[in-house]
Amino acid sequence: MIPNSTRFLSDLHELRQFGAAGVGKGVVRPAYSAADIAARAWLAGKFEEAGLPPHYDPMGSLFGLADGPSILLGSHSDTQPEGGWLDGALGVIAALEVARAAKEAGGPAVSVVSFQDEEGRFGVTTGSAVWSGSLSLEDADKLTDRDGATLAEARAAMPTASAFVDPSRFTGFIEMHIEQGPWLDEAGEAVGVVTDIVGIRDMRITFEGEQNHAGTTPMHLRRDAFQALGAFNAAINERFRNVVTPQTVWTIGHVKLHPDAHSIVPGSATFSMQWRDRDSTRLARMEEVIREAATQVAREQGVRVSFGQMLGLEPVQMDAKLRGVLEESAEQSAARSWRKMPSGALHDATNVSRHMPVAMLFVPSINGISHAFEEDTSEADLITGLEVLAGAVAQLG
Ligand code: HGY
Ligand code: MN
Ligand code: MN
Repeated sequence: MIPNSTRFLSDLHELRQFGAAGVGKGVVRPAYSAADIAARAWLAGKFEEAGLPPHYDPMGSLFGLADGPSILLGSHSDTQPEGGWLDGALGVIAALEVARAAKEAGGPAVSVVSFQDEEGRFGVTTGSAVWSGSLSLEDADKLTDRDGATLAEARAAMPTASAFVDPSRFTGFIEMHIEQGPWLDEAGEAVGVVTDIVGIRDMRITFEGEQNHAGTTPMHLRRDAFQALGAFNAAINERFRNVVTPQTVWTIGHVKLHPDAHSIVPGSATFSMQWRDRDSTRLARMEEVIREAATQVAREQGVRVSFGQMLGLEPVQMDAKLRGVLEESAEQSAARSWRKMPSGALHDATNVSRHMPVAMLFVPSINGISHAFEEDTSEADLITGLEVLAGAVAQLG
């Protein structure tokens, strides 16, 4: 089976046009945006052309389905509010190209998927979480984005079918993805075969104090929601010191102050609190630290604290057999230029692993940059990754 790298790169660049923004190859294509819906319509046409009847599921995840039992390849085509051209899109287009090459070679049967809202505009890998059954469609519909829009409202704007694709038609799932970190690029290696994917917890927390005049309100009389957030952040950084490892990460990436004005003491601060680690016990311990610290700061600062719904995924090991096939193929196509490595980023493969064996392979991210317009990978590395994926599928066939 010989993938056509020219066709592959041409489709990658064509997909990039949907939501092209910012510098270089930046893309803005959030789940359910006009650019996302148009990109999925274009993908559906490509799946049709490849002889893979397109099927949208109720969340808007788009499948290209081979007849009978098949291996599923794919990723997601939605992006972060500011994203790159490869995060997710690479895995979808590589899957399409391997599916076409497999068909041209007379097999094996390959189906393709672009999951919806992997980037969590509404939750955490929402489309594959609903497809895999870890989140009900009913609960997903109630999720809101950072501007308060519900997922139900958003998905009403796109073509969705009533039925979910039955996972039992697939024999396994392989996702190709950019590393989104520095290690392959730093080592000058071409391929990473993923051993495991970290677990994650994500929630919104709100401190509510008292909105007041920034000039006439003495500091000792204030109930300043931002001061509470500042004290909370300092407290968790201190208390995490004897809980975390150098690989553990935690992020406050979104903060909304109300009323968000220069001359007003903020009455409320709503912020995202996200943490990730390869160990579920450590994730649980960090949750305790977060809740204890927020509650104590609220008491000390005379503000109220409320915790939103916590979403999360457990750490997951990649399937040994599928991983072995990827390692074999990496040795063929990138001898002595590949490594085994964990994934610090989340992927749909975590949800898909509830139903079938899964594995992942990475290609390098230049300067380790991702979730930014500057995200990029050399064409040579993209093609090597495609060859490793095709070689693995040919072995499975
Ligand atoms: O955040 C993540 O790890 C993924 O890129 N959504
Ligand atoms: Mn991704
Ligand atoms: Mn991402």
